[in-house]
Amino acid sequence: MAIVSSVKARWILDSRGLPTVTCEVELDQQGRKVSGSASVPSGASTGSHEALELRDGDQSKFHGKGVEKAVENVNTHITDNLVGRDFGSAVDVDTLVLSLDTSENKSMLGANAVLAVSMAVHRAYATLSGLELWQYLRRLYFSDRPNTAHFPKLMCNVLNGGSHADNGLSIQEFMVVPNTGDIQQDVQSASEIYHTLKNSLAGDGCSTALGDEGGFAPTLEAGEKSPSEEALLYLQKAIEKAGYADRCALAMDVAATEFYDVETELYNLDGAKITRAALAETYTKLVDNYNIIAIEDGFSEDDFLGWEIMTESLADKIKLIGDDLFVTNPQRFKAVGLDNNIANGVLIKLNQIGSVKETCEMINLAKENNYVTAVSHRSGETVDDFISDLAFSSQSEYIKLGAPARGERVAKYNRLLEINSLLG
Ligand code: 2PG
Ligand code: MG
Repeated sequence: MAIVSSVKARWILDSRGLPTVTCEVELDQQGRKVSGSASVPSGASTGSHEALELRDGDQSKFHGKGVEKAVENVNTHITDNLVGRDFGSAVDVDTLVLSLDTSENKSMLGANAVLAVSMAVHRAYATLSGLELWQYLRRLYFSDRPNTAHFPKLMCNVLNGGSHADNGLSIQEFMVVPNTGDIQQDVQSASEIYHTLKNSLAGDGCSTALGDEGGFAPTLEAGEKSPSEEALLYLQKAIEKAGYADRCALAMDVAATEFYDVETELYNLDGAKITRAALAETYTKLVDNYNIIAIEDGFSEDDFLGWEIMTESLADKIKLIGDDLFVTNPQRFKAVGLDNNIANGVLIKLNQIGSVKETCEMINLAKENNYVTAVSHRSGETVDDFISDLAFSSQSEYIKLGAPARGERVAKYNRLLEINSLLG
C-alpha cells in the first residue's frame, strides 16, 4: 500500500513540435517517497474509433492543438480524487481514475490526461516495489508468461509515406523486421540496413530527408513497378546488401483508412482508384514476390468486407494486423475481430484506449484468441520508452518503433538493449 502524495501534469513538446501531456506522480509509503513520470504520444493517422485526445481548439495557441484542458483535468479533477488516498497497486489507481470518466471514449477527461497519470503511476509503483517497469507489469498483468529472455521482433519503419511524409506514397510505412535471434544483433542489423538504404537512395539521386518516424521519405516515380513496389525493392536490396538476406523480413503498415473513399468504396493507391478486390489481389502478389511477413491496416477501419477477403486469402501466410480496425479496444476487438473472424494480429497503442490497465487487458484478450500482438509507438513521440517494457513484459511477438534514428525513436531501441543488459 502507498498513499498518492502528489500528481502533477504539464505540457511539453513532442517530436512533431506539438504539445503533449507529461505527468509526475509521487507515492508515500510510511514516509518513504518514490515518484514516476511519463509522457504520452500522439498519432497523425488516427482511427476514428480511438479514445479522445483532448485538444483545446483555441486557434490562438498551437493552432488549436494546445493540451491545457487535459493538463488541468489531471491537476484538478484527477488529483482531487487521488491525492491522500491509499492504493495497493497501480491497477487500483487505474480503476479509480477510469471510474471518473463515464464516457465511451474518455471525452470527459481526455485519453491524454488519463494515460499520462496511468503510465506515471505504473512507473512509481514499480519503483516502490523495487522492480523494473517490465517486471512490475509482468507481475500485475502477465504472470502467466514464461520467465525467458524472449524479446519481441523489431518492426523498423525505414521508409515513410502516407500522412507521415509529403512524398506522395500512399502506403504509410515500409518496415524491415530483423530476425537474427538476438536482440543486440537485431538492433545492429536495423541500423546497418537503415544506413545501407540511405546510401542506395542517395546514390540514385533520391532525397534522404526523413519522415515523421525517422524513415527516409523519397519521392519514388512509377515506372515498370508501382511506387509502393519500388519502395519494397529498395528495402529488399538494402537487406541483401547489408548481408541479412536470410535474417530479415519485410512488413508494411498500409494505413488504408487514409486513402479509402467511403462513398465510392474505392482505394486511391498511388494515384489509381481500385476496388477492394483489386487491392487484395495487389497484396497477394506482393506477398508472393517479397518476403513480407505482416501487413497492418491493409483495409480501411470499417471496411470489414475488405478485411474478410484479405483474411481469407492471406491469413495462413502472413500476419494481418488491425490498428485503426481495433484501436486497442477490447470491446471493439470482440465485436469486429472475433465476431467477423477477421485479421490475426492486433496493434497495441496505449493512447488509443487511454490506460495501461485496459491496454494490458487487450493484449491478454488477443493472446487468448491466438492473435499476435505488436506493441507500437505513435508518429508523434517523446523520449518516453514505456512501450519497450510493455512489449517485453507481455512477450508480444512484435514491437513497432520507427526507424533506428532520431532521439524519440532510439529511446525505445536503447531501452530494449538496456533490459537485455540488465538481464545479463
Ligand atoms: C500507425 C502509427 C504508428 P500514427 O498508424 O501505426 O506508426 O501512426 O501514430 O500516426 O497513427
Ligand atoms: Mg497503423
